[in-house]
Amino acid sequence: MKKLLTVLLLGAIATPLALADTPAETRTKSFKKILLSFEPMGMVVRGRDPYQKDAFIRQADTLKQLAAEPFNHFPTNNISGKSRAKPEIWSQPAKFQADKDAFLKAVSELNLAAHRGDLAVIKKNYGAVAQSCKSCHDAFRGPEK
Ligand code: ASC
Repeated sequence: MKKLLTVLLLGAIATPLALADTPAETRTKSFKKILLSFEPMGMVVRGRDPYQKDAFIRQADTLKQLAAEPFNHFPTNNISGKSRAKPEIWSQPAKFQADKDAFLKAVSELNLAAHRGDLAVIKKNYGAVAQSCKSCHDAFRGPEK
């Protein structure tokens, strides 16, 4: 009986640990969540979907709300798990921080443009966000594994 209780107790402790996401999985999900607002905005910017000011503002607000979150999941010197994160993230922390700041600034500027409702400015600022994604990926994201 005691043994059974021990087994049950260990199972109760171990199961949530086994189901929990690794930091790599958490941040991948977090970056993918960002795309759920960024991609629909891209469709508008590329003229594939109509520009509707209120809907676009909601996307830009969601993007701004979520943009910083993935960066909470790059624990120091933890490159375990399935991840494209390059070791340079940890060996060049100042550059990584600068790229993160550039992304967050571009996201804020896109948000301001969305609220102003000038599509020409929106297009320019959307391009700046995409460029900030790309420059960080170029420096800090490795190939698909
Ligand atoms: C996206 C996406 C990226 C960036 C980058 C921009 O929509 O998933 O990683 O834009 O491709 O160049």
